[in-house]
Amino acid sequence: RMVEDDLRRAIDNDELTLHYQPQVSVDGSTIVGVEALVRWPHPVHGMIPPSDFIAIAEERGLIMPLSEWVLRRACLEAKRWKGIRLAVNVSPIQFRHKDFVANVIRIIDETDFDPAQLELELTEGVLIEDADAAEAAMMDIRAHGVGLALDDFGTGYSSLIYLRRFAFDKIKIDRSFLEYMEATGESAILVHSMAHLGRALGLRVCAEGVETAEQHRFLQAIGCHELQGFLFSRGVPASEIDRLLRLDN
Ligand code: G
Ligand code: G
Ligand code: MN
Ligand code: NA
Repeated sequence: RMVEDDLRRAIDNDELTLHYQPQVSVDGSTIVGVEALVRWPHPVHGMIPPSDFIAIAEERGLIMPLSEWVLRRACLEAKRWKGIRLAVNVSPIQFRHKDFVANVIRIIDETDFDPAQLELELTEGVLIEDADAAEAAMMDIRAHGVGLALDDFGTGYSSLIYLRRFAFDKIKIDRSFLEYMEATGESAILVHSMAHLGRALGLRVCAEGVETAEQHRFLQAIGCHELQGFLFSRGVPASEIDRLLRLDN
């Protein structure tokens, strides 16, 4: 109850903040996108990670206002990063809301954001419950020019069927596969297979959680298109992205 009131107040008073994690070209030379990651700098409890409050927002009916705050703020901040894609995470409960697509389009219009610059990251969770409704919402989103990425790829249990049925532009290979990749040959085989599968289906392939130069070399050799991970950058405030892009150019 108290957390709920706190969170509601934080959303209403703009007390949440967004960090942005760069997504780089596979040679590591160029920032091609950023993923928006919400943070809650709490006056008493310190920085609260999204894993601690997204679930609360979902349970207490706050996920729509929270998500709308995230998307609006992200569009407003990312507008100045011309030619850089903005990736925004979508929670399954948010995605299933009947007004989801209309809200996204309204916020894009209100912020004068280029829909082609926006990419929504969905997880398999959004597809499970009502596949027909999910398919319709995805077609609608794509008809407006917004891109769709399948986040945490490889961790669900029906990924391959989903790739055939649903209109994604990109898969993001989950970072759990990279974690022990050097230690066990099997993870490397799985990552290689996922990258090959994605490419063969005409999808962009992004690998997440890249932390070492060895991982980078491997992911480049197997034909990933984009990389994201602490090797390149953590999530950083918008002002830091400004700085990185100036250095880039
Ligand atoms: O940044 P961090 O590693 O703490 O993120 C943890 C999780 O929170 C990730 O799974 C990420 O997708 C999720 N997350 C971050 N920002 C948002 C957001 O704005 N909306 C939703 N639904 N999830 C988010
Ligand atoms: O579920 P999702 O893919 O949206 O989660 C994104 C989360 O992954 C972010 O919270 C981000 O902090 C985390 N992340 C990104 N790159 C790395 C990395 O290289 N190592 C680790 N451990 N976490 C990462
Ligand atoms: Mn994500
Ligand atoms: Na992920």
